[in-house]
Order: sequence, then C-alpha cells, then structure tokens
Amino acid sequence: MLEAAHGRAPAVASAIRRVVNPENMIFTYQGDGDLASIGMAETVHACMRGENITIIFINNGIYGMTGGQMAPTTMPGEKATTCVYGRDPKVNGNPVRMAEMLATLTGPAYIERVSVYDVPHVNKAKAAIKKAFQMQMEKKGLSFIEVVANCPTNYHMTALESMKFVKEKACEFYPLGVFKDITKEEK
Ligand SMILES: Cc1ncc(C[n+]2csc(CCOP(=O)(O)OP(=O)(O)O)c2C)c(N)n1
Repeated sequence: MLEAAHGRAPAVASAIRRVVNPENMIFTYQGDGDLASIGMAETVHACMRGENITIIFINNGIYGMTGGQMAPTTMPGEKATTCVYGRDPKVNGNPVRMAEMLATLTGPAYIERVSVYDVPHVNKAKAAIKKAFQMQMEKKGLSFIEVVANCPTNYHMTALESMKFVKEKACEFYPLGVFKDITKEEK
C-alpha cells in the first residue's frame, strides 16, 4: 500500500502500473474532495489514458476528514461548513456527476455507480468491484466504481438517518447504474 498526496492517486497508480509486474492488481481508494476537486486533473487524465487500474470513488458529498466543507459533489441546497445555508449554484457553482462525465471519454473500460445504504446494495457494490478487478486481471483497461456513501458525523445525523438521506436524496441526484462497459459493447 502506498499513500499518495491528496488527489494524486490516479497519477501514482499509473506510474506503479508501468513499473510493476503486469499481474499485480492496482487500485486507488478516494473521496470526492480528493478525486473530484484536489485531483480532478489526475482523475480525468488517467481515465483519458485508459490505464489498466481500478479507481474506487467514495462519494459522500462532503469533505469528511477536514470537518465538513463543501465538495464538488455537494448537492444544491445541501449544507456544509462553507455553504451554511445550503449550496447555491449561483454562488457556489454546480456539482459534478463524475461517472457520467468520465463515461464520455474513450479511455475507461467500465464505469458503474453503486451505493451501500442497505444490504442488497452492499452486495451489488461488491459485485461491481469484483467485476472491476476481474476486468483489470483480463487487462481490459480502466475501471471506475463510484460508491454513493454517507458521512453521519458531518451530515449531523444518526447512521440510520444518513442512510435514508443517501437512499432518498443522494441516489436521486446521483442515479445508480452502469455508465460504460466495453464488454457489452464488444458483443
Ligand atoms: C493536496 C492537499 N490538499 C488538501 C489537503 C487537506 N485535506 C485532507 S483530507 C481533505 C478532504 C477529504 O475529503 P474527501 O476526499 O471527500 O474524503 P472524506 O474525508 O469525505 O472521506 C482535505 C482537503 C491535503 N491533505 N492535501
């Protein structure tokens, strides 16, 4: 395991991909502040290149670790410490739907958005990550799994309330599903 500077994981993973045994599995694990703000360029370029790596993107709509600042994925109206009245797109800009945006690129092989708000969805998330790793083992190219997740601490909710929020609000704004799959296109 190697810890990259924030946002730089796809660049570091690309470098590792090129120097290690091609049989080694390489994946990144990144939050939305990390992947879609600090490391947006690294993410987009690794996807454009179509590196044979797997990116696991945990989208909880907030900068959790630093105390709940607005992330690029904070939804309109959603509160954060840097938009205390709720995100106003006119003032704070619009959020980004990473899976949809990256699916417009030629590079990625597989892009799916999953969630973890109940057991069936945890199992679906597990299956998507397994498929991503399998595709990497088959050297099919870059796989990107977005996980719509919770942050009860910074949402100021109980764990159960935060799961309800993810199900009813976040998954409405960030619809679940497969956005790209070259194995389907091949058939
Ligand atoms: C280059 C750089 N910029 C800023 C920071 C400060 N920082 C540490 S964690 C973090 C926010 C992380 O948010 P996110 O990636 O959404 O992950 P979460 O904590 O919500 O899981 C920030 C801004 C840093 N460590 N490195």
